Amino acid sequence: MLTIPSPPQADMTSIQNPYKRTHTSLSGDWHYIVDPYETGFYDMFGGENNFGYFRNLTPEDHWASEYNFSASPTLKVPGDWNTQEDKLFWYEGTLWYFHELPESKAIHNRLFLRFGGANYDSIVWVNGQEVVRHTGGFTPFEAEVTQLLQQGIKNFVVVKVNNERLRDGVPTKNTDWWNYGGITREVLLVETPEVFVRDYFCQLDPKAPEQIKGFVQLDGNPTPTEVTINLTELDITHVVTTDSQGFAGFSFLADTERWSPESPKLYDLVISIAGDQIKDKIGFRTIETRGEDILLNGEPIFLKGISLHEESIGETAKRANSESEARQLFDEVKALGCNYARLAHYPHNDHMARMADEKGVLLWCEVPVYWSVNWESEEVLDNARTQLTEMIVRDRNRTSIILWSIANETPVSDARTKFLIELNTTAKTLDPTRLTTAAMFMRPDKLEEDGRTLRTYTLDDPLADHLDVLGCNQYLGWYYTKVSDIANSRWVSDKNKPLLMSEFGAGAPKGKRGGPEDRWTEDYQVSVYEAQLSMMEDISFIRGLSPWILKDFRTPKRPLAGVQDYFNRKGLISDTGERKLAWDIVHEYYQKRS
Ligand code: GCB
Repeated sequence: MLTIPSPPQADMTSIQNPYKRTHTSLSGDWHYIVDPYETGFYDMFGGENNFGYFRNLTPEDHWASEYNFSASPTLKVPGDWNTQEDKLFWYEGTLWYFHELPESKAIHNRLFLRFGGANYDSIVWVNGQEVVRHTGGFTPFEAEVTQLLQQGIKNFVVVKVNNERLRDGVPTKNTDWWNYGGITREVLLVETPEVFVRDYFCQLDPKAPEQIKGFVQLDGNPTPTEVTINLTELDITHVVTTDSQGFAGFSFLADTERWSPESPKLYDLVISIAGDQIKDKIGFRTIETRGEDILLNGEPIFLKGISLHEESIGETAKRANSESEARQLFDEVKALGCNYARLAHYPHNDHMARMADEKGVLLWCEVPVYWSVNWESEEVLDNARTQLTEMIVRDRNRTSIILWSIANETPVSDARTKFLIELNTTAKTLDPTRLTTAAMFMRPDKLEEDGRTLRTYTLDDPLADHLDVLGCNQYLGWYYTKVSDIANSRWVSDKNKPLLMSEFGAGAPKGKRGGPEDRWTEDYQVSVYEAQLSMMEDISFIRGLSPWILKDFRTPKRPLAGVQDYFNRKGLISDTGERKLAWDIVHEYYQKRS
């Protein structure tokens, strides 16, 4: 098979806050070629195809070339390919994209091609030269293209994206969401000066919250450089000097008004060096646990939440990627009365956490270590660790995020627990200002007491000892027990840690009515919610919930004709945004719950 010598890998610390830099969006129509046999990459014997699509040839350029991008159809970028073209609805495989790039204009500036996300494996060529490879469908990657873009020629980018599900992928083959393929997030051409602020981290010091603590990392100049950190509203101008690696840590006293869901106060932050400046809006808050409590700014908080997939609300359910789609989703979250949301099951797009910062919604963010990945494989661990790193590096300045989740519903084994402890350590090392969690299972037992059968649920996953907050997904009344059994539940934990009910729910297509015990009706969904919420009142260590799920979402796992039609119907609103009866149950509960 074709081997390409030491391919450039994506740098895990892609440019912080690229939207606030001078940039050109490459959103629009990109030509594409569907290539299930990877003809554009390999020749007939598995060697390199000399006329590979990455070279952007046409039959006019060479008689042996059998493709022509500019005569090929187009897809919108950003966008999943599945919902743009009927023929691609179920497609899993390779697809090639082609787009012309603007000429390089500023000779002294540097240019970076930045992909917000492409699912799942991507290789990028600029003017025929490979510039970056990236694995993982939900995190950003970039390549410097300063030297490649030329004046006076038609510069072009070709991207090969393959969304095949892989046993050794993260996620693995089996999930419960649509495997949207393609360049699903925005592509930017970001312009920076020669020396610039590549990364920064600025939050309250969790150990001394009267201080702001963080770091700045420069790119392009190893000599000591002065960096000014400015928070005008707080009257703060702090100057530090970078070391020989372009790095400078900082901490300074600051009397900040704390960010909270009720008052999502954001401050203008400006970081400058001679010749470069980056602006951000940052909030300050503390988050910690004390026994079974979660403390936000030192006060116990109950997380009134909802889970959501990154799918838009509208005529056609599709992968969401824009600011307006993020706003629409968070408008619903707020309307439900939430102060918290679980962004399942992978890192959502750049706009989501920014919107949550603005709207005052606390967030759980997670990586797609879902069900059963290959726990025994070092490569899989590396892949998961990289995706976690890319998510944390991209989002660790977002105040709304309080929880990094490292896994969802993973079956307990020594190999799995070892794997997840590694991820937990990575999260803690990269970001000591937040809590870690995972969605786990409880152990069910039966207990006879006073002549009745009680069902006890115990959280005894060995991973729990390593996490700050315990998440539990349970489908009492849907997959496991009857609705009437829910009232006979008793929850047990000796962990002395807060518990979040990270999932529960029931499926109901909008408009389908029946009795309270008729499955697949809105009435049954209401019964499950009522019984679940009443059960939760008796769990002394519960500190929040994120029912499954805000909106019906696409999934090939749910074929039941006339009911599911390839949608998971556990939404509180339909895929087109119509509220179901259970919406009111949750809304009312959140109004009452303090
Ligand atoms: C789960 C999974 C979630 C599924 C949900 C369901 O436990 O975490 O991804 O979609 O159950 O509907 O079964």
